Amino acid sequence: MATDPVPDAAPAIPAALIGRLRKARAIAVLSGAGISAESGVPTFRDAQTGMWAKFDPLELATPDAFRRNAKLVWDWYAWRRELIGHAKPNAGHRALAALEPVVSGLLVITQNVDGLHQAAGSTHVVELHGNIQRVKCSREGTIVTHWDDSSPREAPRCARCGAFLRPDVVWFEETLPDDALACAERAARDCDVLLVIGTTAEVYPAAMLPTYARHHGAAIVEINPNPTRLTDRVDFALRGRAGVVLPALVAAVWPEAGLPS
Ligand code: BV8
Repeated sequence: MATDPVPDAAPAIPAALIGRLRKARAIAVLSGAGISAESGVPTFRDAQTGMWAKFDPLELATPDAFRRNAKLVWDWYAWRRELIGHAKPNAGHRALAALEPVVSGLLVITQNVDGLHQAAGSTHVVELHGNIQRVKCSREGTIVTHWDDSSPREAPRCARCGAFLRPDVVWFEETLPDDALACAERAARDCDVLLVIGTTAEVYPAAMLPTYARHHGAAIVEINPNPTRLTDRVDFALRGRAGVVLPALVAAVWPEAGLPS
């Protein structure tokens, strides 16, 4: 997709949007990989680097890939975990965290597995696709906190049952955690405004949430430097990077959040 050069200055926030947000009883957020781009976490569609450049994430993030080569999938996640381990929340994550005490009931529904919303201080976060920092037994599903991945040949194994360990994330063709999806659907149904930040809205069932929210009367606000398949169906499209647009939006609508305007 051709992308326009992203302006550095935040786009003007339409007065109609400011009014809509100020009147909103309930606001929800759906975030994707784009909100973490300015923290140095490559989005899912960015070209992967180094030895991973020849792999397609959509192929690696599957139970089949793990069945065929657990060690390769384990090493890919270990590489990403290391990368994400050095990432810090950016101004976009921090703007949402600053909003939490000001907008009661604000819920961040994220497709991301990097934990950066929580690291920024957001406490009401639903992780639809799990968290890469958590590791679990691929057979029992129990979370493990220590493992030995010194073997050059195979992925680490569960100390109890011997099955391979895996990241606690939702792979393609795996169902999302029931409670997370139910919470997200409820928030999408009940919100007056849904902020959709940094996502292509191409991965389901997360991609259904904006449609679901709109069907229940919510205004949809897209924050993304690029147009997406959702753009034709949003009420406000703020073209720009989350780290630039979100602080400007929060300062314009909620000066009490204390962000510099
Ligand atoms: C399921 C965890 C039932 C793992 C992830 C055909 C049609 C419809 C659906 C399907 C279909 N075939 C299969 C499906 C279902 C499938 C699916 O949706 N496939 C897609 C590819 C069509 N979904 C599933 O399998 C889900 N489970 O449906 O279960 C089932 C059971 C059996 C069989 C079938 C179905 C599970 C989906 C979860 C997969 N796991 N992550 C991991 O991380 O390794 S998804 C992963 O990719 C991410 O979590 C994220 O959700 C997704 C990438 O999407 P985005 O976040 O949007 O990121 P992307 O890179 O695409 O875009 C970044 C955006 O940011 C861009 O728009 C860019 O412009 C913008 N941006 C860039 N910089 C900035 C920015 N924005 C703001 N600021 C910036 N600075």
